[in-house]
Amino acid sequence: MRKTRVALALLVLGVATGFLATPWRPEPVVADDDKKIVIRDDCDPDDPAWAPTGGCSRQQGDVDTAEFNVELGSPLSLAVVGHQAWWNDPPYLKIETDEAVRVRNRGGRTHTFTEVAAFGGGRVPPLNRGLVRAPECATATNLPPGASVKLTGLSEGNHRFQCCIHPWMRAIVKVKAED
Ligand SMILES: [Cu+2]
Repeated sequence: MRKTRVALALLVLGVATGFLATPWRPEPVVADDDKKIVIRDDCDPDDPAWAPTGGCSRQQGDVDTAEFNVELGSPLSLAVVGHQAWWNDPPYLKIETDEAVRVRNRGGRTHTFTEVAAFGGGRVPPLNRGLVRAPECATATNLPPGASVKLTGLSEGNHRFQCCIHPWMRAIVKVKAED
Protein backbone atom coordinates (compact mmCIF):
# COMPACT_ATOMS: atom_id res chain seq x y z
CA MET A 1 0.00 0.00 0.00
CA ARG A 2 2.82 2.35 0.96
CA LYS A 3 4.54 1.69 -2.37
CA THR A 4 1.32 2.45 -4.22
CA ARG A 5 0.97 5.72 -2.37
CA VAL A 6 4.53 6.70 -3.17
CA ALA A 7 4.02 5.84 -6.83
CA LEU A 8 0.78 7.82 -6.89
CA ALA A 9 2.49 10.80 -5.29
CA LEU A 10 5.26 10.67 -7.87
CA LEU A 11 2.70 10.47 -10.66
CA VAL A 12 0.82 13.51 -9.33
CA LEU A 13 4.11 15.38 -8.97
CA GLY A 14 5.03 14.41 -12.52
CA VAL A 15 1.79 15.66 -13.98
CA ALA A 16 1.95 18.82 -11.87
CA THR A 17 5.46 19.66 -13.03
CA GLY A 18 4.61 18.84 -16.60
CA PHE A 19 7.38 16.40 -17.41
CA LEU A 20 4.94 13.59 -18.13
CA ALA A 21 3.23 15.82 -20.67
CA THR A 22 6.43 16.13 -22.65
CA PRO A 23 6.33 13.57 -25.47
CA TRP A 24 9.18 11.14 -25.26
CA ARG A 25 11.04 10.78 -28.50
CA PRO A 26 13.55 7.98 -28.88
CA GLU A 27 16.93 8.90 -30.26
CA PRO A 28 17.70 7.01 -33.45
CA VAL A 29 20.02 4.11 -32.72
CA VAL A 30 23.60 5.07 -33.33
CA ALA A 31 26.33 2.54 -32.80
CA ASP A 32 28.72 3.57 -30.05
CA ASP A 33 31.73 3.35 -32.28
CA ASP A 34 30.35 5.79 -34.88
CA LYS A 35 32.23 9.04 -35.08
CA LYS A 36 30.06 12.11 -35.42
CA ILE A 37 29.93 15.39 -37.26
CA VAL A 38 27.14 17.78 -36.33
CA ILE A 39 25.96 20.32 -38.89
CA ARG A 40 25.18 23.53 -37.03
CA ASP A 41 23.58 26.91 -37.60
CA ASP A 42 21.99 29.43 -35.24
CA CYS A 43 19.08 30.83 -37.22
CA ASP A 44 16.57 32.90 -35.25
CA PRO A 45 13.14 31.27 -35.59
CA ASP A 46 11.47 34.58 -34.74
CA ASP A 47 12.70 36.20 -37.95
CA PRO A 48 10.00 35.67 -40.58
CA ALA A 49 12.47 36.57 -43.31
CA TRP A 50 13.81 32.98 -43.19
CA ALA A 51 10.44 31.69 -44.38
CA PRO A 52 10.76 32.17 -48.15
CA THR A 53 13.88 29.98 -48.18
CA GLY A 54 12.65 27.15 -45.97
CA GLY A 55 12.16 28.79 -42.58
CA CYS A 56 14.08 28.17 -39.39
CA SER A 57 13.07 25.16 -37.32
CA ARG A 58 15.37 25.79 -34.37
CA GLN A 59 13.65 26.20 -30.99
CA GLN A 60 16.13 28.92 -30.15
CA GLY A 61 18.57 30.80 -32.30
CA ASP A 62 20.10 34.22 -32.37
CA VAL A 63 21.01 35.01 -35.96
CA ASP A 64 18.44 36.86 -38.03
CA THR A 65 18.73 37.26 -41.78
CA ALA A 66 20.14 40.80 -41.46
CA GLU A 67 23.07 39.56 -39.35
CA PHE A 68 23.51 36.55 -41.61
CA ASN A 69 23.79 38.82 -44.63
CA VAL A 70 26.28 41.17 -42.92
CA GLU A 71 28.58 38.24 -42.15
CA LEU A 72 28.43 36.87 -45.69
CA GLY A 73 31.28 39.10 -46.73
CA SER A 74 34.30 41.00 -45.47
CA PRO A 75 35.85 44.14 -46.96
CA LEU A 76 39.13 42.22 -46.85
CA SER A 77 37.93 39.30 -48.93
CA LEU A 78 36.87 39.00 -52.56
CA ALA A 79 35.09 35.71 -51.81
CA VAL A 80 32.20 34.86 -49.55
CA VAL A 81 33.20 34.45 -45.89
CA GLY A 82 29.93 33.34 -44.33
CA HIS A 83 28.51 33.40 -40.82
CA GLN A 84 30.66 31.16 -38.62
CA ALA A 85 27.67 29.84 -36.68
CA TRP A 86 26.98 27.89 -39.89
CA TRP A 87 29.62 25.17 -39.56
CA ASN A 88 30.42 21.49 -39.44
CA ASP A 89 31.34 20.43 -35.92
CA PRO A 90 34.12 19.31 -35.94
CA PRO A 91 35.48 20.50 -39.30
CA TYR A 92 38.27 17.92 -39.12
CA LEU A 93 37.81 14.33 -38.06
CA LYS A 94 40.10 11.31 -38.18
CA ILE A 95 38.74 7.80 -38.54
CA GLU A 96 40.06 4.38 -39.48
CA THR A 97 38.93 2.51 -42.58
CA ASP A 98 36.54 0.26 -40.64
CA GLU A 99 34.77 3.19 -38.94
CA ALA A 100 31.61 5.03 -39.93
CA VAL A 101 30.74 8.69 -39.55
CA ARG A 102 27.26 9.78 -38.55
CA VAL A 103 26.46 13.26 -39.87
CA ARG A 104 23.41 14.96 -38.41
CA ASN A 105 21.85 18.34 -39.14
CA ARG A 106 21.18 20.00 -35.78
CA GLY A 107 20.58 23.37 -37.36
CA GLY A 108 17.30 24.95 -38.24
CA ARG A 109 18.02 25.33 -41.93
CA THR A 110 18.58 22.85 -44.72
CA HIS A 111 22.18 21.94 -45.49
CA THR A 112 24.06 19.40 -47.54
CA PHE A 113 27.14 17.36 -46.63
CA THR A 114 28.53 16.67 -50.05
CA GLU A 115 31.83 15.04 -50.90
CA VAL A 116 33.79 17.09 -53.41
CA ALA A 117 37.11 16.58 -55.15
CA ALA A 118 37.95 20.24 -54.44
CA PHE A 119 36.27 22.82 -52.23
CA GLY A 120 34.31 25.35 -54.24
CA GLY A 121 31.06 27.18 -54.44
CA GLY A 122 27.60 25.84 -53.88
CA ARG A 123 24.42 26.10 -55.89
CA VAL A 124 22.98 29.33 -54.45
CA PRO A 125 24.55 32.20 -56.40
CA PRO A 126 24.09 34.93 -53.73
CA LEU A 127 26.03 32.75 -51.26
CA ASN A 128 28.73 31.94 -53.77
CA ARG A 129 30.55 35.19 -54.32
CA GLY A 130 34.06 34.67 -55.66
CA LEU A 131 33.77 30.89 -55.83
CA VAL A 132 33.43 28.46 -58.71
CA ARG A 133 30.66 25.96 -58.15
CA ALA A 134 31.86 22.49 -57.22
CA PRO A 135 30.47 20.18 -59.92
CA GLU A 136 29.27 17.70 -57.27
CA CYS A 137 26.85 20.36 -56.04
CA ALA A 138 24.69 19.92 -59.14
CA THR A 139 23.27 16.71 -57.65
CA ALA A 140 23.76 17.27 -53.91
CA THR A 141 21.23 15.74 -51.52
CA ASN A 142 19.50 18.06 -49.06
CA LEU A 143 19.67 17.30 -45.34
CA PRO A 144 16.68 19.04 -43.74
CA PRO A 145 16.81 19.92 -40.02
CA GLY A 146 17.07 16.73 -37.97
CA ALA A 147 18.13 14.57 -40.90
CA SER A 148 21.22 12.44 -40.75
CA VAL A 149 23.38 10.39 -43.04
CA LYS A 150 25.91 7.68 -42.30
CA LEU A 151 29.18 7.56 -44.18
CA THR A 152 30.72 4.14 -44.49
CA GLY A 153 33.42 2.51 -46.54
CA LEU A 154 35.50 5.63 -47.02
CA SER A 155 38.86 4.86 -48.57
CA GLU A 156 42.17 5.80 -46.99
CA GLY A 157 43.10 9.43 -47.43
CA ASN A 158 41.49 12.84 -47.08
CA HIS A 159 37.83 13.25 -47.98
CA ARG A 160 36.47 16.77 -48.45
CA PHE A 161 32.86 17.60 -47.69
CA GLN A 162 31.05 20.91 -48.06
CA CYS A 163 27.59 22.35 -47.89
CA CYS A 164 26.29 23.11 -51.37
CA ILE A 165 24.09 25.88 -49.98
CA HIS A 166 26.61 27.56 -47.63
CA PRO A 167 29.96 26.70 -49.23
CA TRP A 168 32.06 27.96 -46.30
CA MET A 169 30.72 24.99 -44.30
CA ARG A 170 33.52 22.52 -44.93
CA ALA A 171 34.96 19.41 -43.38
CA ILE A 172 37.86 17.08 -43.94
CA VAL A 173 37.54 13.45 -42.89
CA LYS A 174 40.96 11.83 -42.75
CA VAL A 175 40.73 8.07 -43.14
CA LYS A 176 43.65 6.04 -41.87
CA ALA A 177 44.44 2.36 -42.17
CA GLU A 178 43.32 0.26 -39.20
CA ASP A 179 45.88 0.16 -36.41
CU1 LIG B 1 24.61 24.73 -45.19
